[in-house]
Order: sequence, then structure tokens, then C-alpha cells
Amino acid sequence: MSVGKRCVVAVLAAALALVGNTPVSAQSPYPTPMAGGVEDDGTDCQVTLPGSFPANSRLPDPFTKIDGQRITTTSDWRCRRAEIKRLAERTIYGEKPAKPSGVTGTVSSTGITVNVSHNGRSASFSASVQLPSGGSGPFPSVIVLGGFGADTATIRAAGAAVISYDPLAVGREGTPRNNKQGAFYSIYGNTSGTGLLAAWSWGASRIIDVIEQSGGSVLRADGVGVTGCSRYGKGAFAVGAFDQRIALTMPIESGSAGAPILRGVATESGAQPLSSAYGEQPWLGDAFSAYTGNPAGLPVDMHEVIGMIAPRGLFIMENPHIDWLGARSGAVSALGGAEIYRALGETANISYWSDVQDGTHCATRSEWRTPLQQSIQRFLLNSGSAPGTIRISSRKPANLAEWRTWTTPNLGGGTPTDPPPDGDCTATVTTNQWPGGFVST
Ligand code: MCU
Repeated sequence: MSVGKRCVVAVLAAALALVGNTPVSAQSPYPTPMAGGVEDDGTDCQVTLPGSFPANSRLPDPFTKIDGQRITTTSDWRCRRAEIKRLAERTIYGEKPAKPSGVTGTVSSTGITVNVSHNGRSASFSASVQLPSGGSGPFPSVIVLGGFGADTATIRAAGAAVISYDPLAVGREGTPRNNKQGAFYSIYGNTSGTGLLAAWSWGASRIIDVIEQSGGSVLRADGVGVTGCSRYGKGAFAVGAFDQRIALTMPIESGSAGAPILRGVATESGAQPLSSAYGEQPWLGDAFSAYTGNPAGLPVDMHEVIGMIAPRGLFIMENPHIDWLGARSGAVSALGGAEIYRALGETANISYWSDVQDGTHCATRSEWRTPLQQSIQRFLLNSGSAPGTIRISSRKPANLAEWRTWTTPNLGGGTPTDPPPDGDCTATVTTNQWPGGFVST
């Protein structure tokens, strides 16, 4: 595609001209990227959900509040995020309850135990820990959902511990929606309308509670990332969205109900249909049944769930070789979500990479090794530079312009004069936006 090539050349030339040999971190105004906030930031925001939502076949405007007003400053984002969270819970995931009254547990160099009690019910689960290959603690860590697809050797070599978390202990697969099982449902009841992804996310939050309470002797609570592949990529995405303590979110090949826009997978050729994602497992909340045939009725879409993660570290990895995984809708979601990062002035904190050779689902990929390492070092160890790159495979190109009618506001932290990276390669991309390049070949 000649347009794409022009884009690559323009972007790389701009990057070389502006970056030179200066590390991006040395010249950028980004604040320290490490999280360490509170799980449910924004509970003080007044959110009143309407009884019905207007139909919209395009992506909802992340910057327009439920009352119809557009936000105008970066500080407005906090309560707009709270609205998006509530909308996403109501229509997509089901509710993720706040921290239960009793959470206790232990952290050692080999494992974490979690005991939860709430309203007279209790449940326990555990996770194993592998410390990084070198260095001295307390260490940052990456919660790895499920047992496959994450490059744990690279994570540990980069300096983070691996917490192997089996989400199925918290929300089992293979159960009917009216008899859900696992630690979450032992506490909240097996007819809870909350889907497995939100339940898994609740479980990861309880692991972080225990790390916080352990006083930081082995693991640090302000340097926790999350990853997982496929269904566990859907889970990793939800974990990062629903807990502001997560400093780095890295979903891999997450497909429908993961990072890709729901409106997109509904029409993308070969992508897992919404009814299939809803029916295969109770991943999504029960309330999503109203939208499997009507994604235009959703008041929110996954680009805004990306916005729930903004401006924290995010590295979305996708596989464009398997149609079922909806990588085109994943790229649209990343571009739409990147507009939120852009409005907040933190564009370098989101990366997307679908330009990979090996088509095997959940393979360990050499292309992702360096950006993975850079992400861990930047967001969990506060050193070096984020990859800050968007690399969209020509197999699954995306054009955000086809999906939105809204524009990106200047909230005071961004670079409003730069045209948005719509994926149509007409954008002029500066180092301030994509220090690692914007490549759509
Ligand atoms: C991409 O994640 C899922 C997909 O949604 C399912 O349809 C398929 O059965 O399994 C994928 C997966 O988790 O593979 C390991």
C-alpha cells in the first residue's frame, strides 16, 4: 500500500529528526508512570445512569458525559472514567464489587495466598510466584493469567516477578449462567450477573490487596502489571481496566470480549461473533445478552475501556493471521483509545503491535520481546522509555475515521494541533505522540 509506506517513511523521518540520540524519556514531560493509586478511583463521582441509551452505530464519544456535556480539562477525565466504568459494568461485564470487608493472606518468594470474607461468606485461592532472574527485592511483578502465551522468561529477565494466577479458581468455565462457580461466586452468589472477566478482575485485585498489606518485603504494590493470552487476554484487559493500581496492562490476542471494539467484531469478516463470545463461556455479564444482536445499542465500547486504563501503561499484542481474533477491530480500538491517551497528553503510554510473522495462536514472539521489556522497565521499574509504538499489520489495517464522528479535545495536557493518527496515514506524527513510530504498512 503506497499510502501506508508514505506514512512509515514520514513517521520514521520525524522520529529520527526529533529524537536523534536523545532518549525520549529525557525530553518528554511525562510524569512518573508508576501506578500505586487506589483500585476504584472515582467512587466519589456522581454517576446517574439513564434508563435507556441512544443507538449509535459508530463509536461513542469518550469525551461526552452522560449529561451531554463535553469534558474540557484533564481533571474532568477522572469522573468521566467513573461513568464509563459504570456503563461498562452495566452493559458489558457486570458489576465488579468493591473490596470485600475481609481480605488477608501471605506473600512469599514462592507464592501468594488470598483469604476473603464478606457478609458471612468466605473463600480462598492462591497463586505461585517466581522471582526475577536477578536483582534484589522488593520486586515489581506481572500477574500472568492462565498458563500459556505470556513470555515469562522475558518478564523475569526484565526484572519483574511472575505471579501465576489461575483465574478459573475465582470464576470457573463450563458452568451455566445461573450456577456460576469459583471463589467470586462463593462470596457473591452463583446467580450473580457478573461475568467471569469481572470476577477474574476482582480476584487479581485481591492479590494486589494482599501484596499491599504485606508491607513490600518481597513484592512492591506500586509496580504490578498484568498479562495473559486469548481468553486470559480478555481477562488481563479487564484486570487492567478495573483496577487503577495496575501500572501496566498487556493483553495478548484477546479477541471478542477483549480489546477489540464490540461494534467491530460484530461485522469483521471471520471474527468471533458477539453471540459466540457471550455463549461460549460466561465471560461477559448476563446483561450483555441484550446487545449480542444490537451492538449499536451499547452506550460504551472497548476503546473507552482502553480509556479506563489511560494514562497507565498499556501494550496490546494481536495476531492478524487468525480472523477469529478480530485484529482489525483491535486496531480500531487501539486507535480510538489512543485518542484518550492523546487528549491526556500521554500518547507514549499506549502501544499496539499486530505486525508479527508467526500465525500460531499464543506463540512466544520475537517481535514483542523488546517492547515487552521496555514496557516492564518503564512502567514497573521506572527506567528507560516506553515503546510508544503503533504497528498495525497490513493483514488487518484499520481506519478510525470510519468509526467516529467526534474529535479529540485539547484537555490541557495534549498536543491538539497534531492531526490524530487515524490509521489512514495522513497524520503527521511527532515524537511527542509516538516516540517509537506509527507504522501501518
Ligand atoms: C481468543 O480467545 C478464545 C476465543 O474467544 C474462543 O472462541 C476460543 O475457543 O478460545 C480462545 C482461547 O482462549 O484460546 C486459548
